[in-house]
Amino acid sequence: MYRLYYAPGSANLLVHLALLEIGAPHELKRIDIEKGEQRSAAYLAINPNGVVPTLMIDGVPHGEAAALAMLLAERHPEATLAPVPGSTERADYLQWMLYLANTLQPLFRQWFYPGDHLPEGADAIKQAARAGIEKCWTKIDAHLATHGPYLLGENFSVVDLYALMLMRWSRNMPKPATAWPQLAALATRLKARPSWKRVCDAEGLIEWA
Ligand SMILES: N[C@@H](CCC(=O)N[C@@H](CS)C(=O)NCC(=O)O)C(=O)O
Repeated sequence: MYRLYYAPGSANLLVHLALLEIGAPHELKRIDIEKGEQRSAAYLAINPNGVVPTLMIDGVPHGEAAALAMLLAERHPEATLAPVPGSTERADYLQWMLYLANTLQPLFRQWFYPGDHLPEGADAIKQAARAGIEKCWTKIDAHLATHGPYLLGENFSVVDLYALMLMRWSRNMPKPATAWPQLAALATRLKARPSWKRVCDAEGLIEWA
């Protein structure tokens, strides 16, 4: 049994979508990050970084959204959320997961929490993060134009769920991901999947255009 500690729309979204795509039974436990519940002693005991998500697997806590998504894909190969080890698509899968985790997601952390890095330089950090995020969208959009319709080509995968979460995070930015045509098409395609409506209902998320 899985238990996902989440805050609506946060980095848990990727893990939650993966659980729904897999059809894995799971419980949800909401963490109020506005109230700082992620820094409570009880939560730090299961996630020493004080962030969501945490996924409890058979009573053992695990963290890091991208790692959790990859772990779920590995634990449930029947859901075909990732190319199998040894396949030709596997290298692309690893490359894109790590690109999103190492390059794009940290820029969002800088955009949303600029004061964490350098309180007196928050504006400059936000502008640099914005430029970096837009550069990533341009790169991914160009990749989709030649290698789409999904990040890994013909086959939907957990990489697309990751991109969907990050695209949603950009919705209130000066230039959201959906300003790029291939990304907009990908978002529309992914939001048509039943997992999207279910995740929005479960986390109480407002749709975005
Ligand atoms: N690298 C972590 C980052 C998680 C993260 O930044 N979560 C944010 C919400 S999206 C959070 O918990 N923020 C509350 C805080 O930092 O106090 C992951 O991918 O799991």
